[in-house]
Amino acid sequence: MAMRWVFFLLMVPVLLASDKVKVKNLELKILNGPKNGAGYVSIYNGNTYAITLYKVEVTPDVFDRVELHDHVPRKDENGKEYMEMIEIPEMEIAPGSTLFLQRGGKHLMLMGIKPTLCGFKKLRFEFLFRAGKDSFQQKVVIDVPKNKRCE
Ligand SMILES: [Cu+2]
Repeated sequence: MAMRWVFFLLMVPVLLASDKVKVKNLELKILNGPKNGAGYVSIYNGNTYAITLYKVEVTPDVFDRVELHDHVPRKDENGKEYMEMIEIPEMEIAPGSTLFLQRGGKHLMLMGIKPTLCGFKKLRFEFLFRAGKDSFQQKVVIDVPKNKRCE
């Protein structure tokens, strides 16, 4: 009995971290022509501590890789402001807040769309998070969006 309780207590932090994270409204932008696509999603962190999204994996393997991207303001030599898209290693989500991945802001970049994409109806996205020393993941299954490149 005592051992059981030890096991239970050890498991709790990981389960809670995952249970209180909601990955919602995943939307893929895949156009006919561009090599890369984009992914938009909202991630709510209901935990009392920050979590970090550090990787996204897609099965089946229809993209070369998925990168985490952000837009940052830059100035050109004439002082004119513009936004540049950059890869970032991770995205932190503060406790009790929602991170919105959206057009013009942070987003998922679907690098190198493979022709095999058109052979699948559904994709499984795995969002990998860290919370302190724990890590956990959330799965989202989404339909391959209708797009001209698959016609
Ligand atoms: Cu991008």
